Amino acid sequence: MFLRIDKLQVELPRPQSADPDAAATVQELMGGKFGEMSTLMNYTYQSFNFRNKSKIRPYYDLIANIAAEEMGHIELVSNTINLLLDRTADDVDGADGAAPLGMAEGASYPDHFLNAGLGTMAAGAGGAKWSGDYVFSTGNLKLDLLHNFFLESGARMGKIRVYEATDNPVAREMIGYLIVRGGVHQEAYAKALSDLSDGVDLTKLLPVPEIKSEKFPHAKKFMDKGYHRFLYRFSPNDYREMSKIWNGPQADDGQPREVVDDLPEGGEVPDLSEVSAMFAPGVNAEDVNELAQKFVR
Ligand code: MN3
Repeated sequence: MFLRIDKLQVELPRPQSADPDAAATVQELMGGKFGEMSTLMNYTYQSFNFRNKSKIRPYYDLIANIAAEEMGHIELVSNTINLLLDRTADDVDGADGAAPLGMAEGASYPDHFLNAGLGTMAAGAGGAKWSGDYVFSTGNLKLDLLHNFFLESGARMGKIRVYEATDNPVAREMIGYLIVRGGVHQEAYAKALSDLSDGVDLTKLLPVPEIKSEKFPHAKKFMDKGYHRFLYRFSPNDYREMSKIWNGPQADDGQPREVVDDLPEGGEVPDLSEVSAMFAPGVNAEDVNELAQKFVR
């Protein structure tokens, strides 16, 4: 079962202005083939389908625990997209007779305006919806781990490209954090495979380690806090055995890998104000006041 904490894994800055083009690009990190919905659902299904847990518990713990962290990653990407879309309506609404929903015309991602009420879609940047076809869960541990290493490598490529595609500070803050956390997951799956395969070092296989996380200033600052070494245990009591895999020197700087029995510092979940042109949330002011009074009683 799952416990939910109403915080983001990291604090997001509030944008100075709307940036719907950045929001459109960031969608790829949500529902693209290598996006966070894919990492979340791959590890979730693999953990459900895992056999012989009692005998190879550390591998189960690793996959199940990373799945929980990924839930917080889709939350972070979505809140980033929503912050980037915020005030898009206010920018044009009613000014010089502009159509209230005029911003949807010619927008790089019309679904944000027409279907999601300035919110996130479960889709990639090209508009294709996220698909269960992106989930690979064979029940074969080595094959699934190899896939996860590949998936994190593709996800890292996607993050780096989106980072380089936008200079939006909100997007870059989120991506900097996820570059570091995805790096941990990529390395953890490589280590898990190495332990299963007489020490074969998979990090030598793909060019990904050549692009160091510290190259990206927004990632570097999280590395300075040690986030590239930590595997957070997202459970009050469980998933302890992943420390049998996540140990030894971290790939970037040789500092020790560490399982942290605590949650990330975290940040506030943004509360975005209503957008009347969108009828979102679509509860009128009198009803809101009436409800607010009822909730106080
Ligand atoms: Mn992730």
